[in-house]
Amino acid sequence: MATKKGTPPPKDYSSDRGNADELHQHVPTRGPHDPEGHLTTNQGIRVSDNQNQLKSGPRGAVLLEDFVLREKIFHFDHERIPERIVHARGSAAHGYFELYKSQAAITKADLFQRAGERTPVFVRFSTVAGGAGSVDTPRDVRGFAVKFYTKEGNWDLVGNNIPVFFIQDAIKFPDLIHSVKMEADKGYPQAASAHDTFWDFISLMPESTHMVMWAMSDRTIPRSFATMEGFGVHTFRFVNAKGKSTFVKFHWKPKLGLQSTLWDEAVKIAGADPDFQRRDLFERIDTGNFPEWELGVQTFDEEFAESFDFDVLDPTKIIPEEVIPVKMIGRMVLDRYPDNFFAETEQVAYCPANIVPGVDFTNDPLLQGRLFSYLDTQKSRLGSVNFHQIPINAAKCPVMNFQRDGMMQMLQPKGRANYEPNSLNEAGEITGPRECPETGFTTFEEAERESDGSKLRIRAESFADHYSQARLFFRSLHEAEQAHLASALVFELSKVGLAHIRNRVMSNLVNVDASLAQRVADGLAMPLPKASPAAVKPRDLDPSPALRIIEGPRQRKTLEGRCVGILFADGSDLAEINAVKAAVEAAKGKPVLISPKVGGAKLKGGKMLAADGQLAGTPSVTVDAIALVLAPAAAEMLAKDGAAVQFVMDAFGHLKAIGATDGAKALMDKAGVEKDKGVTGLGPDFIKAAGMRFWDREPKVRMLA
Ligand code: HDD
Repeated sequence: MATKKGTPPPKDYSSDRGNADELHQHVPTRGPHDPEGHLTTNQGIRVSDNQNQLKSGPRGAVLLEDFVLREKIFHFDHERIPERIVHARGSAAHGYFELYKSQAAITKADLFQRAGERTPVFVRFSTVAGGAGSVDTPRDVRGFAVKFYTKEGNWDLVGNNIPVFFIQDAIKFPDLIHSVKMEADKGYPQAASAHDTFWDFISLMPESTHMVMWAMSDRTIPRSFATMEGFGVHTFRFVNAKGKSTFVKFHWKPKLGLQSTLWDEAVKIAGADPDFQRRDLFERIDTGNFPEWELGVQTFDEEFAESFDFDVLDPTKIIPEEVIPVKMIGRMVLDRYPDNFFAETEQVAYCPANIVPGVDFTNDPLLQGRLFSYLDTQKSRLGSVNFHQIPINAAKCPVMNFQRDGMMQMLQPKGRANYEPNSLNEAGEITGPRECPETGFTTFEEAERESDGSKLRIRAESFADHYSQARLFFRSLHEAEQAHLASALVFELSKVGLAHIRNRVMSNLVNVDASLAQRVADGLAMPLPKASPAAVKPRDLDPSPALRIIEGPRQRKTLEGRCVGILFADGSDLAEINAVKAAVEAAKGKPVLISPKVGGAKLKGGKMLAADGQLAGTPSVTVDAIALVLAPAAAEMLAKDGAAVQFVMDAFGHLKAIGATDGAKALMDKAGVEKDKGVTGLGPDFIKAAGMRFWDREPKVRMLA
């Protein structure tokens, strides 16, 4: 029997000498780690063959001796670390914070002293409920966590895109999260609040009602990270050099204004592009359209806090911007995408307890609980007390103390002194760093009224009004947003199997707004129950226009930062395509060329034009407006193609602008497009229309609650 001859280990991949391995793969010759470009083991031993295990003969058993194989597989087996218990799915970017004007009068925080000074930041956006591999666009709160690497240490502002939270006391957090995550027995649904256990918990926790309003609104289906607000949620303190404290609430306001998707759109995006928001972040940075926010503060004193209708320590309440305006003190620009997802985005460890002199906590009971949780969770995720040494977590100022050793210690401190005070050097002086009462972090001395010293498990009575601000939020919305919110409640409760839970949610809703509750009851085809007992009778408050997205003060009707899908096919006119493209670019939008085949189409005159995306893989949900540059024959053909019809039908249904050549008529008709202000030719009226949505169209295309 003839023995098969083995392939000798390839010696030099850069030569053009053929061998069996090269037929199967392309192997680059230079690696980044070895200066000479040689692949090595983690011990620095050069690897001669990265394609074949060590065997006893060409067809023989694999040898245990193969340390190259064992090291590689061993490392691979341990590549994953535990995902975050919440906010597991996230995307991040580097950038800077730039101060507009010195804030020394209210805070001594170093990053707020000198106008124009930039502080590096690393920002991670996330969803809350889904696992690390879940999609980007479920209905969910978005995390908005900012790490400022200041000259006086790291400050983490770990916020969300919603200014309030579900619960008032941290002891309820595990219950809340257990209820929203996939159900304990079934293991589903993933990344969705539309199930029994979430609504069961919510219905039993009236304090969650205000945040539920936000969660069911368009806020939880943002178009992009770059078009959502961020909030520090809790009331914090600024402390100035004289030791004076000012209460502060932090806001991030997007330069591009607020923009959300529609629910039907978000659902379809999840299928078309599960990484929609991650890709969007990357592409914005890659094309130099850096996402930007202004940092705003609402500042107030003890006197205001005393006089305000709600307790400023209650994280389920806002202070309306109309009551205390948000003052912009700086801007944040994200201009660099991480080099390595794991090293940076996965290993970054935020902690609300990371605070700098000039900023301080308040007694908000949710914040106080968070101060424990984050450090604790990092130990379980990153495995070592030395996680602060990982480059993405390391402070960019000197770090000196007597903490020593521990797993994965990367530092090699010198000398004997590993305690303080000490007198080890010859002069008998202290060796090593020492405390600094003048410049070190000192905790603001709480005013007496915050606590009388008794130990109680009790909720302050000033936290008891659970409905007035929920009502304020709902009534402040644009009517289209109100309809979306009511429909979201109907959708979610329709997925709740237990009727008594739906009932209980509805009785809470009656306290918010009877008309909203009725709409939900009608949408479920269930009788409306009586209002649930409310600890404090809900009040009518003055509406806050700042809470609405549509026609609110932070809506921007502009093409800047938006994408226009330009559909072309065989016979399309290049001049028309180029004219739309140029007009979109001039308006700071992003044109995306879409064609039935990615290689492109044969245009009028016979020239081929390549596409950025294939029609079936680039549905209109991935862009903000569409332009149809089609010849009549192509439109006739496309009217028979499901993907093309859906492309136009969805753009119309999602209230987007549709600009079209006359030739596109057959496709438009098949897709049921009716003429309105958002349906235009390809001229300047299209460019104007493409920067907005047409809410008047909605009742024609969708039955909302
Ligand atoms: Fe939290 C992560 C935001 C309440 C416990 N939280 C986490 C992240 C964000 C928030 C943005 C992800 C950070 C990242 O990107 O890595 N959390 C909030 C906000 C809250 C809040 C705005 C209320 C105002 N969280 C909260 C409470 C607890 C936690 C009350 C526990 C008592 N949160 C955690 C955690 C996480 C976390 C378990 C998971 C992963 C991590 O910390 O690093 O410690």
